[in-house]
Amino acid sequence: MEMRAMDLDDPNEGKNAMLTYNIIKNVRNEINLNLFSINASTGTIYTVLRSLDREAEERYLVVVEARDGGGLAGTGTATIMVSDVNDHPPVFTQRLYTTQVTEDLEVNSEVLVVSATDGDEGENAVVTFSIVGGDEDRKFFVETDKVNRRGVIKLKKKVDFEKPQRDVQPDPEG
Ligand SMILES: [Ca+2]
Ligand SMILES: [Ca+2]
Ligand SMILES: [Ca+2]
Repeated sequence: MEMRAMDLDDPNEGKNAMLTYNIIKNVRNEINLNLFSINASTGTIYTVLRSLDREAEERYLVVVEARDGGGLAGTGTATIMVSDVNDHPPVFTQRLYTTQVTEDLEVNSEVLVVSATDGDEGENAVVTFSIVGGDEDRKFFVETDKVNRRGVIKLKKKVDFEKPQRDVQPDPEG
């Protein structure tokens, strides 16, 4: 993030055109350290701490002063937007979901809806659901509802009460 100020004096004409930058209103963190610093001669603003957290604060305002060699100064406000990185995995809203279906349930019927949250934004918060285990007979499939971050589990094959799907059990042939 850089700020530039213009001095209309001829830049080659001595000290009146030499600008010095200074932050006059900084942002402090919870232990009272300044978050930003500025290069006095170039006006480039740097983050002092290693990283900013968009989930905590996504926008900062910093007031900068530019002063010429003759002592005249002007101020400007720099808006610093923190862009998102994907540092939050999706989290299911429940650890365990339970449902019951009757064996006459038609194929393609909805069995169960699961949902998740994601602390990021944009693409980094798009959640896709898939079945990764426990369905050896492939009786189910899941459709992702991206708008609501929901996974809709549906029936792919008829279930038979007299021949229930094995739960996740050791494969007898394995
Ligand atoms: Ca973060
Ligand atoms: Ca994420
Ligand atoms: Ca993030």
